[in-house]
Amino acid sequence: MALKEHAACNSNGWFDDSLSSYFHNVDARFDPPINLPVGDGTHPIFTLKARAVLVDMEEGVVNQLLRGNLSELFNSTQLITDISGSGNNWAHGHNFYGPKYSDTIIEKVRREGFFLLHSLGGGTGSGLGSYILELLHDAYPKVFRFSASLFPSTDDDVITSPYNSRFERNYYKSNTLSAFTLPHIKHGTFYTLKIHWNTGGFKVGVCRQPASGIPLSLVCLANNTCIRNRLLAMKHSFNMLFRKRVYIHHYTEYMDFGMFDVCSGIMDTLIEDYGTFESMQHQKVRHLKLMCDLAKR
Ligand SMILES: Nc1nc2c(ncn2[C@@H]2O[C@H](COP(=O)(O)OP(=O)(O)OP(=O)(O)O)[C@@H](O)[C@H]2O)c(=O)[nH]1
Ligand SMILES: [Mg+2]
Repeated sequence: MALKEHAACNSNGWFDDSLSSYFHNVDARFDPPINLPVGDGTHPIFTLKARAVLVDMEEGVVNQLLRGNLSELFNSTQLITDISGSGNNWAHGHNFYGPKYSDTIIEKVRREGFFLLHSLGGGTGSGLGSYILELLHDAYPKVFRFSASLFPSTDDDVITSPYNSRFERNYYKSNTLSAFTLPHIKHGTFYTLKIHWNTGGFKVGVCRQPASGIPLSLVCLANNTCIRNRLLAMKHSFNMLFRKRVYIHHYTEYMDFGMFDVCSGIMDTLIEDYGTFESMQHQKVRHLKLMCDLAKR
């Protein structure tokens, strides 16, 4: 998608600053390939390599990607895989694969920026994903870490997704500086969260070039409390499973049972915080309405 958008604006095929945010331009005749500098933005694109590290504990998924149209954008040094996946279990991803791959992950991301794209419903995206956020937080405390997290939908196909997403949210709160939360794509909504609350957090941008495949070019970033409803729904599905102790034994294989209670408490506090902000906003609106009524008289 980024390549399509770039090609729409840059028909000369030059390697410029904007493309260099997401790709290296390399001379692949050398082994290892030599990185070509951006220069004045009018040098041709030779061979593009994505500035990305692909992490999946199920190697089949990554292998499928390498057999597809985008395979040339990645090479074997950018992949971190295991064999069987995390079995839709946050604790397996976080407490088993996290320590196992921490050195490899830190070594590979050292040369890249930090934008984590992951799902919350399964075991690797949520468990190993939150472990990676912790690693980056410890290793590069001053560097911004962005994460785009895919929330499970209400009719999700992963039975343990309420556990996984809840454990992950617990970690994201302290380890991400800024987060974009993407509910399951079919709902088509986009939430943004900022860690420090900022009542003036509202920004609209009109882009000349719409995103590939989308006819519109307006981007709106708004600080709001809508996420609270989603968190309440998550809490409800978590409680439904937890009340009956469903699948708990898979988790306690890798973590203490006490984590369930700790995470419940943290999530409740987050929901309360958003509730407080929401009522502050309502009070403000009521106050403004009253002022308008008085002015009319
Ligand atoms: N919108 C959308 N959601 C997806 C897609 N693939 C997986 N999901 C959602 O992601 C969650 C499952 O996470 P996965 O990413 O498959 O799991 P994982 O992180 O690989 O973890 P393990 O397979 O347990 O190792 C569920 O909530 C799915 O609905 C996709 O292509 N699009
Ligand atoms: Mg998987």
